Amino acid sequence: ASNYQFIIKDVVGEKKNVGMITLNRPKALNALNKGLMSELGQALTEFDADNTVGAIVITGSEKAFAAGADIKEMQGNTYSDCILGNFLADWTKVAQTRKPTIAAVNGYALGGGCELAMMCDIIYAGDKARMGQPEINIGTIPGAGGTQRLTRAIGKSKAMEMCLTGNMITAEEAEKSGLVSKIFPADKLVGEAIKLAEKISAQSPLTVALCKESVNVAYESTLSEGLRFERRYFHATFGTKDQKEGMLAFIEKRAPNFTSE
Ligand code: CO8
Repeated sequence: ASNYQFIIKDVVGEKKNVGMITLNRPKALNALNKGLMSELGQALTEFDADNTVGAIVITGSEKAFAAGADIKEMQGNTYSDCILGNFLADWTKVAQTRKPTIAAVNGYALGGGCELAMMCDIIYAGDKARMGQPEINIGTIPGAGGTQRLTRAIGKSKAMEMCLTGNMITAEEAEKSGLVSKIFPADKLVGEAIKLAEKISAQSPLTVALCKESVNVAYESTLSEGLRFERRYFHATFGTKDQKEGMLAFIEKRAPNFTSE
């Protein structure tokens, strides 16, 4: 029900409060071309603005989440094209999405595909998932967080090994190293990701926004800056009705009724 060519955008969940984006270039294993990334950015912007949506799931197919940036499209790029065209700039939108994003990764998540998953807030993987940064094999390096977010997620030694060899890791290895939070049978994965998104959507959107922003500060600042930021946001929740209601509901042994005020 939309004019998207490379993705499918939908609203799912029992209460229709989960935004769902399915990458849909099956013949190219969801290689991330300009058109796809611009549609993805557009869909995320729409979900961010949609009050009925509390969290967003991004997935691909069972064979591939995404096999990377589109090699055929970028092969001829010159240095000048990359600089003057600000190549990959529109990718930033994914990490800047304000609502929680969950990547449900089945099959290959390679290069830009792995980077796209890492731009999401939470990664769930199917048991056959393979993640990697194979750019080194084609004469380039990761360009959308593969040397940065991966290193922060799994540490220097493992990230170095993956980026310098292009070797893929399995879902089990990804879970053990903290890159993904849970693994499910491939056919159960998307359902489980939607359940997680529904659980987040049931929380106060106001408090969720403060919480997501605070966790992200841990990624981008020193510990003392991050702790200060967190403390101030924590204090700020006491200015909300949702804090009063949440704690009162606890005391009265009932479910809270959040209003984002
Ligand atoms: N770009 C363009 N087309 C692709 C890509 C890709 N990344 N990956 C697969 N395809 C295409 C193939 O060319 C093939 O098309 P055709 O049928 O027309 O020949 C089709 O998808 C099916 O692929 P295969 O036949 O290769 O399928 P296999 O099951 O044999 O292999 C693999 C699957 C192992 C995933 C293999 O396709 C592969 O190695 N793909 C490339 C993986 C890769 O190197 N990714 C990194 C790309 S570089 C990158 O992401 C840089 C990131 C920079 C920042 C973000 C950029 C936007």
